Amino acid sequence: MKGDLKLDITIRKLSKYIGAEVRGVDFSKPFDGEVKNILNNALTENVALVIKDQNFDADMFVNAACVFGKPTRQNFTKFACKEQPMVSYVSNTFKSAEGKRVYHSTYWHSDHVNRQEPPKYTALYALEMPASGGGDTGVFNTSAAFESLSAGWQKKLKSLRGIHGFKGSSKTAVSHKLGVSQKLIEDIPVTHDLVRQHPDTGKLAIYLHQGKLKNFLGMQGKESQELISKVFELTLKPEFIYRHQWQLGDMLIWDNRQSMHQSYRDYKLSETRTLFRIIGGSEKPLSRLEEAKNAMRT
Ligand SMILES: O=C(O)CCC(=O)C(=O)O
Ligand SMILES: [Fe+2]
Repeated sequence: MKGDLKLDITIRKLSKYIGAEVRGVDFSKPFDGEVKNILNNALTENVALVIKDQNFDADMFVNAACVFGKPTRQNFTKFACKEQPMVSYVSNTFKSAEGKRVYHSTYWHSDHVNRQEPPKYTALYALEMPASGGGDTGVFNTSAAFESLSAGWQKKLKSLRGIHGFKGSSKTAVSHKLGVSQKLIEDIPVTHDLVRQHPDTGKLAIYLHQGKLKNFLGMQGKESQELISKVFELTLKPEFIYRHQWQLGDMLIWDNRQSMHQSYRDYKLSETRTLFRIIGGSEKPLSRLEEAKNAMRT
């Protein structure tokens, strides 16, 4: 019934800078625009949401993710769910070129930054977690991180444009590990400002994919990676990070426009860790010009 769902929803902040737990959402019920607004506002405000007690198959997960924006196809077509191509698997059972299990995505990044219109959000749903524990996912508030920097650093970062491609200059990238024999949807280098403005809050955030960053415009790859390592050193503070310890039934969603995320090497590789993943809400980051216009309006 209309209205009921809204009353049932509870949102509890998990820390000052990042993370909120959401209970009482039943995505199988039809719900109105107000509920969509509540959930999207909660995502914008808290950067990452844990939506508890779900029981999804791939179609139901798509239905839930649609509340936050239209799902889009992901880079690795090979990992897409056969019955629902908008959903991909993230799993440590996917082997490297040498035929070994590997830890995936264990460095900070925002997803699909090598697209002109990268996804607003990424959503995960755990199917199987390592039997003896671990398998956490971290989300890092890069807007709070940017704000914590000195004026000098902020100015420097605002002057940089990152060139991202499928294969970056960092050796940690998943593309190196997997040997990339799989077909890709897109592999054309794309340039984005390193500091992007959030369209809803107007706040600035550090925006990049460490593994896909080739270099900053006018800099070599090595120099670019060194600079980014320094920025991480200055900004990766525990208070800006939400570390999610999975329980089955959790849907975790984060706002890629103001965060980076990673998975932790905190579990036994011999134990299976598999999740569903959806990315969606493609949008072109605001240009510096649009940002200046916004500033004049306020
Ligand atoms: O496995 C995880 O916890 C996160 C993986 C990841 O980077 C992603 O799904 O985009
Ligand atoms: Fe990712």
